Amino acid sequence: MIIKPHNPSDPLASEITPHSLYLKRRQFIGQSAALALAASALPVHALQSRTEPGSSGAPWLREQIGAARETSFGEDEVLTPYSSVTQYNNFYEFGTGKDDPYRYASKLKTDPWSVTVDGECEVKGSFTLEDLLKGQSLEERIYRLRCVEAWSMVIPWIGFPLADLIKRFKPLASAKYIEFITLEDKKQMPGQRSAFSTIDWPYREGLRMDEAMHPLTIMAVGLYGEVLPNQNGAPLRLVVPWKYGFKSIKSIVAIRFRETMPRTTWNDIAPNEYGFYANVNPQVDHPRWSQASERRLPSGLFKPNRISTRLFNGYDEVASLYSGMDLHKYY
Ligand SMILES: Nc1nc2c(c(=O)[nH]1)N[C@H]1C(S)=C(S)[C@@H](COP(=O)(O)O)O[C@H]1N2
Ligand SMILES: [Mo]
Repeated sequence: MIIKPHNPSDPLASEITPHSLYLKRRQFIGQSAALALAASALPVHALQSRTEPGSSGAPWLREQIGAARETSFGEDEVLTPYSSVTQYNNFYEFGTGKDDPYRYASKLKTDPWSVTVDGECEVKGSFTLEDLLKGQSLEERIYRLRCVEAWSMVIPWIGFPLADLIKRFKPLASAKYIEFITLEDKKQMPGQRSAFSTIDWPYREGLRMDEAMHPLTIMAVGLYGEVLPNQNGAPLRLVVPWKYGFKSIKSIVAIRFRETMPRTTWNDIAPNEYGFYANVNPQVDHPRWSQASERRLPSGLFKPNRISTRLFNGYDEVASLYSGMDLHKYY
């Protein structure tokens, strides 16, 4: 049985998971502000019991995340359970196994954290996470995440439009692209010590400026109502819901405005398999597998939960960004 976000129809005791608790809390808070205080006592226990190892984040950040407002993005979607969202990950800095990030990322130090900003912009420098979030209101958005490996999830992110952040750095007219870089720290990231790694660290990603400014593009600092777990890219990660998951770079330490297209990690490794654009597209297959459908997690042998993949992951409003472009050529 799948529990719908706004219709949890009395789940059986066996089905009461942190997921359903979260959904109830969401409804509860929505119903009455007067009850908010009482409601806050409920999730704290639920959250603590399930996040103990990775639970971190400064008090000011927890507070800001707690004040995030709900939005209608994805309100009709069935959320992927918290356990899948936080235990089935790609974060090669911690290993290539799907549960490696869950197992090894908890010790990553995310506070203090700073991000350097440079390149084609007026405002440059090193900014602490607190600087970057000061005065920034946060919102919850439920987005589909489609990995290029043909599995997908639905995740309730807490974040803010990347456009809000970009404007503060006053990009110049010459800024045509934006580049993002993940932390490189072999001491904390065992995957970066691996002799078998094919990745030229640090992990890098990039967007065209109009993609970066699109209102669907967000920076996330939380999920499921709490601080982003380390395995999901704490403390600050990009989320671009119409592109394959590898574009949504985690644990960002540098942002650079550029005149030319930046190099990106997966495109560097296998340019014929992973393009710079990486828009979700059921008609452009990966050379080694079809992209026509996806496994929506949780997915098992007897319940594969296979669904059709949609162009731009169903976010049709981005189509105009690519008008006139051959999406088979610019994959
Ligand atoms: N720095 C970094 N960012 C990364 C990755 C990575 O290995 N390193 N993996 C990407 C891939 S392939 C996917 S599908 C998403 C997965 O995000 P999630 O684990 O939060 O679901 O993160 C992306 N961001
Ligand atoms: Mo991915």
